[in-house]
Amino acid sequence: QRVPVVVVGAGPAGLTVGNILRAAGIDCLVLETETRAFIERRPRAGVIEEWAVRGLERRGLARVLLERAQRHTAFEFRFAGERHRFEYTALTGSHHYIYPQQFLVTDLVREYADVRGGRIRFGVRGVRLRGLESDRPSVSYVCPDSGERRVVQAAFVAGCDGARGVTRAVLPSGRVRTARHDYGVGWLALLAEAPPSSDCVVFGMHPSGVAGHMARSPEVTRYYLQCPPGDDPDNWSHDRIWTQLRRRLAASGARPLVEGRLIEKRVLDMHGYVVEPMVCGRLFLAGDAAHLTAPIAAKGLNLALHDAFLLGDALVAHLSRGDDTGLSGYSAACVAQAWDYQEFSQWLAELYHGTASGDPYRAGAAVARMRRLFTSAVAATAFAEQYLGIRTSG
Ligand code: FAS
Repeated sequence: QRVPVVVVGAGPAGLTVGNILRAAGIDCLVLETETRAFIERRPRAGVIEEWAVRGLERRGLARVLLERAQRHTAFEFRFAGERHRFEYTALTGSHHYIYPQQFLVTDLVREYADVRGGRIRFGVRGVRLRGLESDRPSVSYVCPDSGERRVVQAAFVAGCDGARGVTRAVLPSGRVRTARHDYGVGWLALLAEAPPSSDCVVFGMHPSGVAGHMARSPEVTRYYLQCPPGDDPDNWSHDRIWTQLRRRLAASGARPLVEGRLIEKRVLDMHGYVVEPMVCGRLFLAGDAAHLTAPIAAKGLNLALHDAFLLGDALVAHLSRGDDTGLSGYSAACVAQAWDYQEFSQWLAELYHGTASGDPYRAGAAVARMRRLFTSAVAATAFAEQYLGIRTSG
């Protein structure tokens, strides 16, 4: 079997690349280990930056999102019992879209497979890549129905298989650099079957640790609780969780938290990495396969879309017009964006974690960082631009 592009992974990155190729009439095969039902239900991110929504809209991929997504215009810090509301839309004119990632994946897979006639195999196993540095790379996989191994010749392979995929592992170790940062904390990632308890994202900086609140939908709310790295979610009972959330998010005049059944409880060891370069021969990495940002500043999904837009457009330019500029500039452009988002996540992490670090110096510096956002218009605007992913240049 031969196809111009094989995409490994049907997450936001892979499905966006597939949709862009199909819109240009280019054949493509997407390989996914999970079932369609599973990826359409898997809860993850929920904050999409306006430039990313415009990018989806220009590619005919945002119709449902624009109907259903909530728009957020502010953000709230809570510290020492006080609320500090940061009106980023008033400062920049831009806002965040709140749209659960599984809804976006559902839209993308429906558009790719049911509307644009894209080929996709769910439930595959044993994906292997061969000949990436030749002009005839191949991808093989075990077919879930027959159990036989199938080989597909391709001109290009898009490695979009996330943080635990296989494509990053085939990059020759001597030729890539993986930079990794460990934040030294865990975040207990929670999903509660409860309506949001605020009209915006809220983060509480507390001596016991940071806590976060963000709407995912009118019925479901994402919460985070800082915990020791490697902590066991079973150490966190329903009562302990809600007691800590109430304590760390307490502030005068704040609405009480609306409790609900916890439908997800997992510990994320907060770390980030960037793989450079993101290209090896005919393999192009995109999204978490190439870089992971801890979900501190809600950047991972947005970075995945950034890469997918560039990669999809570059592959179309090469395959339909023989124009290689996009492909040759792809890795440098994506790595620069990944570092910009890594740096902001690290800066915000220090603001969040300083108070509970046990180090009075870090705690003092964290308060100064937060205070500057409310005393300097220049600092506030710079923060808002980074928080919203507004690129003032390029
Ligand atoms: P994905 O991981 O989404 O998709 C990769 C796909 O490849 C998956 O479907 C996987 O099943 C498949 N796959 C893996 N190995 C394969 C193989 N060998 N063969 C074939 N297929 C394979 N980001 C934010 O911006 N904001 C947030 O609030 C946020 N919260 C998060 C909360 C949690 C609990 C987690 C885990 C992540 C969160 N993220 C958040 C980050 C997350 O949204 C990622 O950035 C985003 O899913 C990246 O998209 P992809 O690169 O497409 O990778």
